[in-house]
Amino acid sequence: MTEENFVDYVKIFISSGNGGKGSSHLHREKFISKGGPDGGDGGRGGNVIFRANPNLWTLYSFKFKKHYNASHGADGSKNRSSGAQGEDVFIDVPLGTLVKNSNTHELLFEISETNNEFVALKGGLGGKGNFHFKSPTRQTPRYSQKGEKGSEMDVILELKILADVGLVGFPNSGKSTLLSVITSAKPKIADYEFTTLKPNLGIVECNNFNSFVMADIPGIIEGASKGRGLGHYFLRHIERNSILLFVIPVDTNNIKNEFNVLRKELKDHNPELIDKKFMIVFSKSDLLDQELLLEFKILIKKCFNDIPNLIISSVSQKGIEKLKNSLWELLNS
Ligand SMILES: Nc1nc2c(ncn2[C@@H]2O[C@H](COP(=O)(O)OP(=O)(O)OP(=O)(O)O)[C@@H](O)[C@H]2O)c(=O)[nH]1
Ligand SMILES: [Mg+2]
Repeated sequence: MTEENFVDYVKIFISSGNGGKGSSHLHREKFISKGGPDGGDGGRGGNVIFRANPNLWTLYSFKFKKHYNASHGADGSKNRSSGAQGEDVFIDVPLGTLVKNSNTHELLFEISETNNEFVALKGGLGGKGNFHFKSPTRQTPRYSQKGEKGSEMDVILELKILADVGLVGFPNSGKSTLLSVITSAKPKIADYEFTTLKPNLGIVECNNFNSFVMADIPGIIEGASKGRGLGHYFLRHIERNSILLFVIPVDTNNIKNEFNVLRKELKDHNPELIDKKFMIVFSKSDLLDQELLLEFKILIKKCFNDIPNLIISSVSQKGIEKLKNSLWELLNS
């Protein structure tokens, strides 16, 4: 998936159908002069329904189609025949989609499970035909109801991506490079901060045809949860990942501090993030020679003894296979 194809925020317009008019037909037949009212009911207008589609990963399709209108109910007619119901419109969205009212920003629904469906707008009720209004004193009512109007709304769709593993790290820590060697995704990689502007997804294939989805998001900096950098906008994407993989380069001045800053930003954004399973990779190990690597190992033993961690290099492929297996095990533990 390229960055242009990743869409996680769209505004669309939806409208439900009007109800059909009730008919005010009077029955006529040879030899029956006053057949009485026989106008049927109008059909209900179509509903607008959001539903989960587990095969979708982004809101990309909404870039091209922004109006969703359910059809109107048909009018009633003679012989008490009811008008056809308006067809419902189903809007397929990926798991993790929040549906919000665009004016009030109220959350209407979160699509989080495969069989989730949500009726966002109900179609208008059909009007009653005149045969309902017949009474002893009114044998031939010419009155019938109009159909109820449908409704309309501007809706915001916001996606929290659903990946098994989310990469968390400072800008330039090597997240995108890792994604590019561990999956077939081709994210942009460069030697400057905030190269990644939108999340990238890739599928990691490990032994025995097992696979899981990894998400690379823009780098997080101190203050991200308060809006610094790009992080705050993307932190929500980590909320749905089941494992967080912290990426800290081996040439970082103070690895303990970097880890704590990342954790604090996550916590300030959403305290639940801290309870997720996680693991640390120390990236770019090819930058250290044997001697420095030994020192580094002593350092992580001191600082992170009780936390699962691995030393890797995307450039030399060191530790990559081991990382895949460790993540798979952690996912299934
Ligand atoms: N030597 C070495 N350099 C690496 C390695 N992994 C990444 N780099 C370099 O580090 C720089 C940043 O890599 P990215 O993968 O773009 O980093 P990022 O964490 O995605 O950065 P942002 O998108 O800005 O958050 C690039 O110049 C990479 O070539 C590695 O294993 N070894
Ligand atoms: Mg990147």
